[in-house]
Amino acid sequence: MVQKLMVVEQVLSANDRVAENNRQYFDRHAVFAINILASPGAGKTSLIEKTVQLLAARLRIAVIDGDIATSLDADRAAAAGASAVQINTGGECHLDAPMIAGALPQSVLSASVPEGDDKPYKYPGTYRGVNALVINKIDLLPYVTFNMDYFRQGVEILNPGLVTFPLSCRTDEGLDSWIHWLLQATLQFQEQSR
Ligand SMILES: Nc1nc2c(ncn2[C@@H]2O[C@H](COP(=O)(O)OP(=O)(O)O)[C@@H](O)[C@H]2O)c(=O)[nH]1
Ligand SMILES: [Mg+2]
Repeated sequence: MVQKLMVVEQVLSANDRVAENNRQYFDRHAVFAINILASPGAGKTSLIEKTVQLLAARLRIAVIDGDIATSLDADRAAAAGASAVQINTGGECHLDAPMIAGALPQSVLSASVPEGDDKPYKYPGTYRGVNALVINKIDLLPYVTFNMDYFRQGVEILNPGLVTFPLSCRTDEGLDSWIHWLLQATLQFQEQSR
């Protein structure tokens, strides 16, 4: 039992060390890095595609895609105009991707309308820790039972004042606000890093 605890501690501190190295590397090169997390199918890759297409003329964008096996999503990001690399986690081992994720200062959660409006209440920890929230697939609001007020109330309790972007990667509605926020945050970060 004691031995098992020691092993866990060593793995975690190795993670922390690598994450700290990554953080320093990003800072040194004035790279504004964000972590986008969402459940499978919420639209992460669609959001990345749209973001890269709309910002590629203004920013140099790189995507690190953590996936279980394929490079399909990294290929989509590359086709949209980003430099993209794939980390295949091989199923069980989630070591490399979280080591990078842990080094990223901004965390963006993407929820989506078909997941349902109860998700902030069911997964409070996820909503507490993020710096921005995308609510994707708003084009589906007429077809899905999703009470936006109820959803937002849940978010507000967990993460007061969280900046939120309801949008659709299908119709492009709301994408302009997200792009504006991301561009401003990037420029502000780069200004501070000088
Ligand atoms: N109706 C609708 N479908 C979307 C939207 N964004 C993504 N999708 C679809 O949702 C599915 C999953 O998207 P994907 O970006 O691969 O999700 P990921 O697994 O989070 O990377 C795909 O079939 C997309 O075409 C949206 O805004 N509206
Ligand atoms: Mg994807």
